[in-house]
Amino acid sequence: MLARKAADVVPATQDPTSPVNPIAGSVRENSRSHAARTAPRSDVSIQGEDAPALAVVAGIAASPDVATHATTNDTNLDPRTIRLSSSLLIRALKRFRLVESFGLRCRVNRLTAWRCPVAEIEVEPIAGLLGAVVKGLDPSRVDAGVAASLSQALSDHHVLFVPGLDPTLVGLRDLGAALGELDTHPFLSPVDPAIPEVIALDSSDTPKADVWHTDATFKQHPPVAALLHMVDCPPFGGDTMWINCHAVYESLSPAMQDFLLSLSCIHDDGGQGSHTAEHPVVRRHPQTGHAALYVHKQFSRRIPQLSRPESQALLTFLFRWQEQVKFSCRWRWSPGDVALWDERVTLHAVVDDTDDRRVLRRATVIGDDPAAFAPERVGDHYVTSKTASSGFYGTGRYEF
Ligand SMILES: O=C(O)CCC(=O)C(=O)O
Ligand SMILES: [Fe+2]
Repeated sequence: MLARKAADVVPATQDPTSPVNPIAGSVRENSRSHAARTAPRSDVSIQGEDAPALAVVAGIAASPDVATHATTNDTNLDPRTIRLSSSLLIRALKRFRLVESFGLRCRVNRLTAWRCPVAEIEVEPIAGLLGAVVKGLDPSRVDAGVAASLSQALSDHHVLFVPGLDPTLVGLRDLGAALGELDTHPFLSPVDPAIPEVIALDSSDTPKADVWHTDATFKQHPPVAALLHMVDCPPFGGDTMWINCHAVYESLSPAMQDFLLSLSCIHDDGGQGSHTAEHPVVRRHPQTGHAALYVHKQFSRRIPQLSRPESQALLTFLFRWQEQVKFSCRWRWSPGDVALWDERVTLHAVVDDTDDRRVLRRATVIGDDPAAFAPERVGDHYVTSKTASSGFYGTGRYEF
């Protein structure tokens, strides 16, 4: 089973010769002390043959030509060096996953690591396989260092809880934006139309999300991460639970793990709209490279490499297997709490044990195409004549 590392400390400074990693934050585990330090702000530079492309990806320049041209104005610099102010670095960091997935070759100078603000957050696990409480987070100071620290903590723990943070709408939006570009929701309304990224979830008019799921997998680009801010909740009941889908996959036999690599699954939104998407059954986390089972009861419908009864039997097994309590953590909410989680490698569900009102705000980080753990292994769809008489489900006809 894939257990979390007990203590992961991201150094505040990076080896200047290391590959691209401008991470400036630091994460302290299980420690009582915390501090936020601010080093002097400064320009930073990114060097390398793909630096102009990085500037484009980071939204700093419109095209590689423009970026290259911009840098050549400074005669002291290598023509392929881009100088960024600290605020531009923050934008670059937000897109950093994109940069990695493009496979760009460039190096962010050491200067970047120690001249941008450094934030130290404290992280305390709350369960064996996922979930940690974050302390020392100041919502008004979510800079590049904090964003990097949170990303690291999210990679390690998959779901983070910040008790009593109680951010404003803008604060929640900015905390979410530190993790990536924010989306709007296909069905749910924003709290304030001026801030469309933050939607309202009120149990008085929103169905309870009490089926294990991860959000919007019926979309081609399902969310990467989500944030919830509890505004009002009963004193007990209505907890939310999360499941570690890495651990679920790792718990299966090697033969089953191997078989699942060859499968995809069709997801749909159950008739709310016409959304449908096909994703790998086992996806690779783009940062950690670990495998996670990527099906769930709410939107995963059909495995097209199998006949319908085979698909139904396998999905039924996987849904039951993944919903075991041992893979989960549980959060008992108080007003003001914030939870943020990696949607790619977790499931979540509300415990439906109260009818008391729960009022939440939510922000969602846009996703990309879920990558298969072993793309070369995913098989073709199984095509066969539509129907066959069978005793498989008793008498009558069943579509094979
Ligand atoms: O209400 C909750 O605790 C969770 C709701 C949910 O499923 C979501 O925000 O994606
Ligand atoms: Fe959800």
